[in-house]
Amino acid sequence: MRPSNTVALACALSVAVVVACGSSPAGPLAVDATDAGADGADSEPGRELLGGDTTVFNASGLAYSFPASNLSNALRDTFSFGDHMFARNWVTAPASTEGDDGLGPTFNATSCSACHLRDGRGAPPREPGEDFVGLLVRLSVPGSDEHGGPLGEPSYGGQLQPFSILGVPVEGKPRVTYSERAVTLAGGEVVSLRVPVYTFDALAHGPMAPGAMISPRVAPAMIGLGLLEAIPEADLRAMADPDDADGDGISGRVNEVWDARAGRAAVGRFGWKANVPTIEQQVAGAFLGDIGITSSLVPRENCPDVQAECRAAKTGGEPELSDTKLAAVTLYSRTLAVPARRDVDDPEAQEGERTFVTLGCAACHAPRFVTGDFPGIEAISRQTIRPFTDLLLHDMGPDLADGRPDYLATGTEWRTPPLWGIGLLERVSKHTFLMHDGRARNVLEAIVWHGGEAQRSRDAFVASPESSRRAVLRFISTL
Ligand code: HEC
Ligand code: HEC
Ligand SMILES: [Ca+2]
Ligand SMILES: [Ca+2]
Ligand SMILES: [Ca+2]
Repeated sequence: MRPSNTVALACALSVAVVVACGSSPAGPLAVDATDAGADGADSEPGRELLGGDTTVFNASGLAYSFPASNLSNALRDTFSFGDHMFARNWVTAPASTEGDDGLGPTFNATSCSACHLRDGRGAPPREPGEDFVGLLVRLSVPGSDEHGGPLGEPSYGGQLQPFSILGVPVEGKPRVTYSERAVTLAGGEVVSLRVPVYTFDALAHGPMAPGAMISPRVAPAMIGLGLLEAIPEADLRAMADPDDADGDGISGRVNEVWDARAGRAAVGRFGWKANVPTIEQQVAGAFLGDIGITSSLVPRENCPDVQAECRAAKTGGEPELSDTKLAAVTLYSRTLAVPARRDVDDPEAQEGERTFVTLGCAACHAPRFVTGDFPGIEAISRQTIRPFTDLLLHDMGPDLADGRPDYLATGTEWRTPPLWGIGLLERVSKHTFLMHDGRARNVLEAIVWHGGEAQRSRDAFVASPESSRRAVLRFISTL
């Protein structure tokens, strides 16, 4: 599946020949014919179907919110109920309506959709001093828990909750400020990168423990997640090259995390560090961590020992979320459709797709997988998908590092994010903030931020002529 990008990079690095390399039908590029045509562009019929048969043809502001096109009628009711639970606001216990309460005691938001608005992506605060909503801060101290996961900060736990119910103190308020750093691209175009600095105001339980580590992360888009869960584990392991045996400078690694439902270690797929194995666990974790709603999978309220008011607060039931609701939101999160590509025949987009391959982008942003059988959801089973991710961890260099390990992920590693749907982000989420903490204001800045294993690829992009760079951006805008 993996394009041989030793050759690709050698080709791309001599800027003048990028296009010649990419467009030569019998050129030196050894690109697997199942991923892409001999010239590096995907010419397979159906290449606009990024999510296989789940794909929806819609490019509106609601493009991320449709059920998989092929979802059975039997599951559509559950999807709708899950949709409702995803959007509803939780309230403080006790409330008059049973089953709708249990918010907090501390929380980041009162609904899933507050962060994943229109099933889209969260944004960092627009103004200094504004509250964090779609951006949350994970916390830990050195060491690991009994399953190899991060060890929560003793007074604040694994995540900072900047909101709370009446009578319970908020944990604190995260703040971010940015400084600008200019980078000049070939031909003179200047890109300014925003370098973030994070601080905390009003920490209610004293300073964090010595050595405390933070990881700010924005809410990703919700599309195609079940398809990513249905990629056979063996295919992800086959993409991994932990010791860089093929010498291309890229050494994707699988994260191994704890599967709470199965009670065993499993491949991590979700979250910015592939720190969660299944959508169900991510959903249950979000209910508790982000909203304060307990479930059978995560039954204890999120109140570290020192937080007395939090521990004394009323709960909305034990657990607060029924298994039926957990299952519905899980099904919903697994079956949101991926929107179709647009303008696949546009010549500039096709040139950009070839350049994306020759620059080595596709080595991590893997263009194609076939999903396996997913028990209970036929719609996402055996689908040919084009997610543009390998779901693997890559060292992205010191500038992007959060310095906070997460299971096997080191402080410099991040999971390759999927690029499907990215061209519709602005329409859906009304912003174009990218990367794990939303520091990049657009796709161009996101590319220039790449370092570590992606340094060669990023440098080749920066050294490419403006027309080639524009073609890559055009290609990405069709996804
Ligand atoms: C405070 C903002 C916030 C709220 C509220 C929130 N999320 Fe998220 N969501 C995030 C962030 C941040 C991540 C990435 C987490 C990480 O990297 O560890 C995420 C990741 C996810 C993912 C995995 C996506 C991926 O590509 O890996 C799913 C599924 C998800 N959330 C579902 C939900 C559900 C369901 C709810 C409501 C119960 C919810 N979220 C509430 C911020 C939020
Ligand atoms: C070594 C693997 C690797 C290579 C090579 C690579 N990327 Fe990435 N890419 C990543 C990772 C990991 C991230 C997320 C980093 C973060 O959030 O800090 C990312 C993020 C992105 C994003 C932002 C996505 C989002 O959801 O925020 C875009 C756009 C992108 N890459 C495009 C490219 C292009 C274009 C190239 C080639 C010039 C490229 N990448 C090469 C691994 C890679
Ligand atoms: Ca609660
Ligand atoms: Ca906390
Ligand atoms: Ca390699």
